[in-house]
Amino acid sequence: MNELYSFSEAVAHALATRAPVVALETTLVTHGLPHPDGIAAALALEEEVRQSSATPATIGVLRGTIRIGITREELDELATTPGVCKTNLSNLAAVIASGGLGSTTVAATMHAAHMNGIRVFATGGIGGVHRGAAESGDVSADLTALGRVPVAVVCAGAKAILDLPRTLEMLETLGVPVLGLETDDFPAFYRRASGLRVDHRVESIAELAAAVGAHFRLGLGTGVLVANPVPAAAEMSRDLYDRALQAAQADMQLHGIRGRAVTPFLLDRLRALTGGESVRTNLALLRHNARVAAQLATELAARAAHGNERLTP
Ligand code: PSU
Ligand code: MN
Repeated sequence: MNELYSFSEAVAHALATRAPVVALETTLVTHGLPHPDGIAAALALEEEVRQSSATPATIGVLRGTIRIGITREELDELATTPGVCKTNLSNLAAVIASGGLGSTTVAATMHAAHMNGIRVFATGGIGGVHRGAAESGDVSADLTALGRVPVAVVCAGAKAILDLPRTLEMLETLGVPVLGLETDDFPAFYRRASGLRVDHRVESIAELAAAVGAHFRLGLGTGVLVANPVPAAAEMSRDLYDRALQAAQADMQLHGIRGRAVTPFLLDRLRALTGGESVRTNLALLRHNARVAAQLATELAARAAHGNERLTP
């Protein structure tokens, strides 16, 4: 039987020396972006993390093992093999047992990161409560994981394909603080603001690290959401955003898309409807999140090393 986890040399070394590490997911590669944009995004995120003096740990399932720090070859394999399974908390075990290939969602990546001592994770946008969830019951396992796994997730909010007010309500119910980095407004992924408020605004990485550190020391056992709006230069125009969102939603109903296929379908429709602008915005916000996550991981590691901040109760 395989070991459940295996590590790249760089990640193993960083973890052993308590150097800052940032977890990265792979569902955005296999299901979130069209090929080869997914590969380009994954490499760009790793580069951003390295440039901010932290170690990237891109996570995926290969041959029955959760790889923490996949190689370039493994990234290509995940991105180019048809039918790679999108894994969340409910199907992760089955994909491992089958020995096949799996990309990890926010939920699965958070779990793998936490089990291996990684505190900070960068992604684009989290899953949440879908519109029409009252009928479909479709609520992302990302929320389950945030309510159960003490990892800080840096994101540009949740995609507006979701029901954002209900997503925020659920985060509050689960005990997940939503910290806005230089914003009072919960970001809407392609747009900087949703009109909904975050729990608490922080002005700097130092303030962010203090709040995240305090949350972990409380021992609540839940995650933290760091809301980092897309840079203004890459924000999608309001008009395009509204039109594309409506049309994508209508297409989804027309095609009767359900379950795990919903998020990838909507992302692909948005790409087509915006002439690729959604992908450009997605790449810009991903890079920004990777940078902030690396800075946060660095600050948390420095605080722990100086003994003035434990990360556990
Ligand atoms: N948001 C994006 N791109 C993505 C995803 C979210 O902008 O690719 C992926 C993430 O991996 C997230 C998952 O965890 O979609 C959520 O899927 P679902 O709604 O089926 O839980
Ligand atoms: Mn779902």
